Amino acid sequence: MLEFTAGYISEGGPTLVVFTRVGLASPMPKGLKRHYGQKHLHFVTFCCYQRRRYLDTVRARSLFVKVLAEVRAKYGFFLVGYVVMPDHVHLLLSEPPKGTVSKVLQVLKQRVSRKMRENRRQSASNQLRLKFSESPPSSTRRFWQRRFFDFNLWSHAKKKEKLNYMHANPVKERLVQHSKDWPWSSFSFYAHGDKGLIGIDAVDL
Ligand code: NI
Repeated sequence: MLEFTAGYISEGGPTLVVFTRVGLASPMPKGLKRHYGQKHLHFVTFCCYQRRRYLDTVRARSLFVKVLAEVRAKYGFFLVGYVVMPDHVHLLLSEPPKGTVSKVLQVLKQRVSRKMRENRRQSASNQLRLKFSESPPSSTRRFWQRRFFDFNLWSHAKKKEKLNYMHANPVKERLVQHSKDWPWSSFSFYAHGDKGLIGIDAVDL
């Protein structure tokens, strides 16, 4: 089990963000890693095709989070915050060491829609009635809206604002009464330090 902590190093020049990966099992961290020069984060939003509620089930949202973890492992970006809503997703992430945020999103969206289709076929062949309020699209229909919205942020205040916005989103849309009751977001990490469904990379700006 790994945990990220983050802090500042100031050496007379501009403040750098330092990421430290600490092994919880051993008192002396092995393989300690520092990541410098993370100057900004991206707040991205993307929607299901025509804002259909393709992510309106526990199963669909959990699948999304699982694929998000896989894509992060592949590209190595920092996932600072997220929320999966029934018809859209917000992510707060760093740029990957190689490639771009745009590429990451392309792969993420493709993998999710492919997995959703596989599940759909599987459930059809198993004669299971899935309670999709809107069933995922067949291969000829789109799962995602093509574009995504990308907002660059540099300041601690902006990061805080976007995290609060994401964590409040399920409450604002009356899905739950409290953010803690919506497990498909980074709320539990920031509120209690819980790992939740996916590990969150704490990043100071
Ligand atoms: Ni939203």
